[in-house]
Amino acid sequence: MAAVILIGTQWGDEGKGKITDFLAEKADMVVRYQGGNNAGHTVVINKETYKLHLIPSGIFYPEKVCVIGNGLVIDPKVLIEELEYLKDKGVSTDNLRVSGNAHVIMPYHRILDVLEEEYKGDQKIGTTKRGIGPAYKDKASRTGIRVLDFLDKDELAAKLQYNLKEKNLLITKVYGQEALSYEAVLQECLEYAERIRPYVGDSSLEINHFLSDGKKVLFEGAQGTLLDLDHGTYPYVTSSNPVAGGACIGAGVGPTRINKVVGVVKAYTTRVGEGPFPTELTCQTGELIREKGGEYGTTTGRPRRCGWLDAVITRYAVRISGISDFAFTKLDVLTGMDTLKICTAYRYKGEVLHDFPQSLKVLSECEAIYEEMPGWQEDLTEISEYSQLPEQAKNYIHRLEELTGVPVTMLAVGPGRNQTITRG
Ligand code: 2SA
Ligand code: GDP
Ligand code: MG
Repeated sequence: MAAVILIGTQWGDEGKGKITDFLAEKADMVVRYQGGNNAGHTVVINKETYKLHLIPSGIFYPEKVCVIGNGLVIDPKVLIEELEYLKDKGVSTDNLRVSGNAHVIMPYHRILDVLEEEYKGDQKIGTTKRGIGPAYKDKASRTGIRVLDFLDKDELAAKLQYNLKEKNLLITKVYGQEALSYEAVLQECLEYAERIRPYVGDSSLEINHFLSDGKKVLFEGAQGTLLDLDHGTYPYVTSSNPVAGGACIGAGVGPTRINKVVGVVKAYTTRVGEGPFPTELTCQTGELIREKGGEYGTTTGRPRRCGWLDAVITRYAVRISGISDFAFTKLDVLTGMDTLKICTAYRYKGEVLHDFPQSLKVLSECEAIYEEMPGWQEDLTEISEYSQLPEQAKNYIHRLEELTGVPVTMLAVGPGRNQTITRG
């Protein structure tokens, strides 16, 4: 399999970091293609937990090339901190590449993310406040600063001057806050530029060379299908395209090079931030899942909203991204529940909907239609073979396959690298 895209099928935090780390063993290169340090990908190796925000989850294999693609927005301060964090843990970052065409999150983007959310009041998105939306906004407005500009002192100075004039007007006149100093921001950026310069290059060229040489490339999505700017629960979405199509744009590869799309599905559903969530459990069961599953934001520490598995959503993810395989994660978290529920369709004003509705208004009025299944009591965390799983767990997996038409070829029964079962 030369080129595999791995995506989140729900609202993010499905365990993409863990599955990427697992699949990376057989890859030559791992590429992030969208988002920024709003992502929080957790990898557990030999009981040590690593949290990554920008650098691909393949970085723990020193010989693999890891790429931060053109589709990302990069906060240089965070990138430098992440490089130092990995260095402190003895992880080499020599094989990291950063696309010169990626956009830079500037200090004013972070400030505006906070101010815009406050201004929106009860219309707020619940962003991670990392400056993601404002940076992508500038990219679309064609005023953004790209990594290559950032490394060129004259280019940076000119672009910063233009941008800061506009942003300071917003910050002072609209939001009544103190203006940023041009000199201070420029100085900070120039220092950061020298730190990231050694990693910067034409990543699209390198990825395509890898593919032409028959090497294996894994594209690691961040966030999830329902947070996609085009296909998610707009406006309660992120500002990039986490779906499989986003990989081609955000890495600079053609769709004909892609062989396989793996969708990561968590055994239940979670969401961080605002917006409708048909299978949300606001009762004790939701709290139980949150505590057992450790469902707190990897970047912000925010408690995640928890709910039952929703097959309408996963079917939708299959449609949008052409998913060929599922990696089904966190099955172990459901141990001990007498009954599990899977949402098979939605009820909207007496009508049964099998397809995910286009309208957010409709979605927010949808009621989940559930099928109940018996749970299991056995601990799954030590299981290494599919055949050893309790029958009820197998039935749960099988039902997801039936409801979506996609085979589960990987299963996760714990956060550790070894707690992964392959099948078929
Ligand atoms: P943003 O900051 O503009 O991308 O926020 C827009 C929406 O996207 C959601 N979002 C996320 N949802 C789940 N997980 C994410 N990553 C972190 C994690 C989140 C955290 O791994 O836990 O620590 O809170 C992530 N990133 C963005 C966000 O909640 C908004 O709904
Ligand atoms: P990502 O954003 O999709 O990479 O997911 P996160 O890292 O934000 O959240 C997933 C969390 O679940 C992390 O703490 C992982 O270590 C953990 N995790 C992943 N797979 C499993 C699993 O199968 N079982 C358990 N118990 N935890 C898991
Ligand atoms: Mg996450």
